Amino acid sequence: MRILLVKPQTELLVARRLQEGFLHLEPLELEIVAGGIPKENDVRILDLSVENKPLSVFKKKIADYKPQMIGFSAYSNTFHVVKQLSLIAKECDSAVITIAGGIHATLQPKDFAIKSIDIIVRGEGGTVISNIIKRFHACEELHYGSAVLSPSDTDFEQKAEEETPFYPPIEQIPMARRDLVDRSKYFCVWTSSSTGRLDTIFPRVASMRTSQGCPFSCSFCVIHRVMRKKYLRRRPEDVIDEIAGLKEDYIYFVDDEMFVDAHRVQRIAELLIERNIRKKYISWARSDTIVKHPELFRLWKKAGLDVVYVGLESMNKAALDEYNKKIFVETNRKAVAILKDIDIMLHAAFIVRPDFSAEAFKNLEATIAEISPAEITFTVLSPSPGTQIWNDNMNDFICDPFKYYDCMHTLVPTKLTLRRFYQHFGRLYSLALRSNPLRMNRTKMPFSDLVRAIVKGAKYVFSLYLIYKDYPPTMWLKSGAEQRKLCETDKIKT
Ligand code: B12
Ligand code: SF4
Repeated sequence: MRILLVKPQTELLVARRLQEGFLHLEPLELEIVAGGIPKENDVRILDLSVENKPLSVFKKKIADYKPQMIGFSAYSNTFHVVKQLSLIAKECDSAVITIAGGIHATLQPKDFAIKSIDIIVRGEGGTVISNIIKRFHACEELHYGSAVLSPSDTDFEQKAEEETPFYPPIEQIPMARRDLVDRSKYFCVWTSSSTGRLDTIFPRVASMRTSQGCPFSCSFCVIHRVMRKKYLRRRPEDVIDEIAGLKEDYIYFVDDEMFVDAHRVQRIAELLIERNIRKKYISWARSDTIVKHPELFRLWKKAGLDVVYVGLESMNKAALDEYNKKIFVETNRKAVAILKDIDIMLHAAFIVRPDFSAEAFKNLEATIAEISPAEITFTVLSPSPGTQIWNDNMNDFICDPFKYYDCMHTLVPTKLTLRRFYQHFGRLYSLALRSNPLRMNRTKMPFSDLVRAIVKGAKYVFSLYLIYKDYPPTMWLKSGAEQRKLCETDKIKT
């Protein structure tokens, strides 16, 4: 059987500029699904997010490869692209079987209840896909169990509402088929150097997952909804074997919260050191974990951990409480100090709220000065389906809450006019870029990388200042409820 797995393209300019300039990771989700496909089948991965003309590339691939089954993955910001692609696929060949999987299918399967999607997979796909294919060969119904749904099912609505997504024991998840993608396309900007010199700041990067899920319940995050609070951890030995087998020397851990189980991650670091595996790593971690286990991070520094992404979110107690972070402002400050002391580069992620006043933006500017040098990024608080803030805001959207869900476009009214909001937002990024570690630490790097970083950085910041132009012009100089009055989202299906 010929199977094509497709990662949809992101359509918003800001998201594309992020991918072109700073960070573009491989489609690990599809590589894992491909890993579960029995060997006698032929499988290809088409990552449309690396293509300049994704639609024509997609059509050509269908014409040349003639897939019998197409599996799409989607986050909430790309599910409408998957709808469009599945329609094209069916127009090219009405017999092709189309499958939708990934975060959005898991969260909101009903959104894929359209004629051009045959099956919806909720939860882990690498284990499920082999069953689907076996059933295909045995001419059995392809949708089965609680997590593989078909919109044509009579009880689809009820199943989509009631059934829980499927997660097998983590050791059953197949190994990623990394050979199916052009690995030269994936990179991540690297800003940490203990010698003051970097051969490149855009190294090729591999993604890896050592655990899945998170026991916390931050109000803006979908993970506890997607995984139903499960936290699945891989054995340290399995993690080490996978790392040792990776061609790339730079690794981005895509775990939701890798460091939750300190004992497990300590063992991973020890094994990396014992086996003399010399690679560089980026990971996410909560500030309270860093404060609780500074020695663990010291050990990881020895093992190669260069950068830690920390969702500091805010330096304001009320906001942290509202996000249900279960973290104090002081804990955030301590975590920043610990990482500095250990010489691990901090990547701090902050949330900008749509109700920010000019003063709130100024406070965040002061925070940039306080914590730099560090990589610092900002996202606009955006309701995602499956979260409490979605329920709280679902009658207030000022634009399509899926198409614009990139955590850069505000989905709900801003207190300032849209134009002023994005002037402030763009300025935050300008300041953050100026205080970036490469500049502040005067890191030596190839001249071509320096030029590339400046050009891409400028283009990115420029596109942020101009985000307000993606809304109707009548809205640009309006604030609050007036934006809501002008929008045409009442008909949006939520
Ligand atoms: C790494 C990461 C990124 C990377 C990019 C990753 C990439 N390759 O594109 C970066 C840092 C750039 C990023 C950016 C963003 N991200 Co992000 N990111 C993640 C993170 C932490 C891990 C993703 C990952 O690689 N997972 C590992 C893979 C293997 O797991 P998986 O995707 O779940 O796939 C499994 C199943 O879903 C299923 N499956 C998936 N696809 C398919 C397809 C088929 C056919 C089948 C059968 C099954 C199947 O099987 C897979 C294998 O087990 C997730 C959290 C998470 N747990 O997903 C957030 C997450 C996906 N990101 C999120 C968001 C909001 C964003 C941003 C929009 C905003 C932001 N945070 O900056 C941007 C947008 C970027 C863009 N280009 O669109 C949200 C999405 C929420 C939603 N409703 O869609 C998440 C869930 C975080 C969260 N806590 O809420 N992100
Ligand atoms: S700690 Fe991170 S992954 Fe866990 S719920 Fe909060 S934001 Fe989501």
